[in-house]
Amino acid sequence: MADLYQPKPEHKFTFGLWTIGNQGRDPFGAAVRLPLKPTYSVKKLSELGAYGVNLHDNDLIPFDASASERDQIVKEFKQALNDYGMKVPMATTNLFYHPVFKDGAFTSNDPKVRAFAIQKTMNAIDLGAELGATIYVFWGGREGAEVDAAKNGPDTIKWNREAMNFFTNYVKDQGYSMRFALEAKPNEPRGDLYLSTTGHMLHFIETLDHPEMVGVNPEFAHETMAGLNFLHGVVQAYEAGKLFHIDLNDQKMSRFDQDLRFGSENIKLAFLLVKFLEDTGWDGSRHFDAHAYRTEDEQGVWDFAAGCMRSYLILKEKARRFNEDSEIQGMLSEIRVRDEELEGLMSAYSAESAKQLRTMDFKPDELAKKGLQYEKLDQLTFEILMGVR
Ligand code: GCO
Ligand code: MN
Ligand code: MN
Repeated sequence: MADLYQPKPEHKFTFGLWTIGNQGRDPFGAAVRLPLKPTYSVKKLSELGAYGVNLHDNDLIPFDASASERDQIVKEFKQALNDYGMKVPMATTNLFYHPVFKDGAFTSNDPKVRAFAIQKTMNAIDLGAELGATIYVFWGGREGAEVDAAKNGPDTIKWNREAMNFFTNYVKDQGYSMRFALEAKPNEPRGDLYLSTTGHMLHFIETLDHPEMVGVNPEFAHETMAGLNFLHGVVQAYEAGKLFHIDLNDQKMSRFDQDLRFGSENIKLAFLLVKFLEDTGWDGSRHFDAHAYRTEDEQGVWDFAAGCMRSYLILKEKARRFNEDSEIQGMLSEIRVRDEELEGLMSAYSAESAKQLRTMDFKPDELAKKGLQYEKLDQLTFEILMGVR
């Protein structure tokens, strides 16, 4: 029997160069792993069955590289992509590492810093386009504050909006086929980050010049850090036609950004997420924004990468079992009650529907007596996940 859990390019698994390239630095300790050459990461990930790699400008091109160095690096990288049949579906800008961004990029109080951030991002968008990326992510790592008194709050929103408008117009002008995905995070590295959840982003997008070009990139860890249910954020983005990209990883609630291997912590939620993505047929990359534990050597990094993809495929197979389980499906059709007449009345207001609803007797005490069988449903879900069904 073919291995159901063997990743293949058709599964569209991607990793950031920064994820497998993470050297295990943390605020308390130095790097524990050597840097990986991007061309080597492309080779290794293709051998593991990934579809592509995503990158920040500076994951590939050093901050201070000359134009000719840049061109040489890009040439070699494109050759590796070609040799190993790997894609770059998404690109982004590093607007957080260099000290110039210590108080933000698009929301720095200094117009020169903001202008530099725009210049850097235009160059990075060009790089993304050259590598074939059709999704461009914006994660405002330094767009936030420790001292709220320092900035006029509405300005930070206005500057962010102006930057997004600048870039959508830039992309149109260049004729690139590229859409933007905004990634929210509640805190870290700043004490508080602006536009801190996917919900904040969804509203912000509607205030832009070209909202149709802009969606979200929700991350499992970030919504969890904010104490939120990641699935709910993803569902809302999807329903609004705004799920342009997704950052898969895992996270314990109320901790620092752990970037754990997908599926390693919140198994049930990861299952429901995979089930949602697969049931809806969402066609974006299954992108992992996570990294190996600091305890690992290079082999541990590849174990981590293989583990993310394999766990996704295991959960996908569990979703198939869930969908084909006649007891579960029977329960669901009872639980998800349908009533065409009532649903028709509620679906659109009219004076007539208001009048009809007012006259109906719903017998709330009777309705309230019904048990909903959620204990059993949840137990059966657990049993699917544990492999006993
Ligand atoms: C983080 C973020 C980043 C972004 C990346 C791409 O917490 O560090 O998740 O990994 O996803 O910068 O935009
Ligand atoms: Mn993150
Ligand atoms: Mn991320």
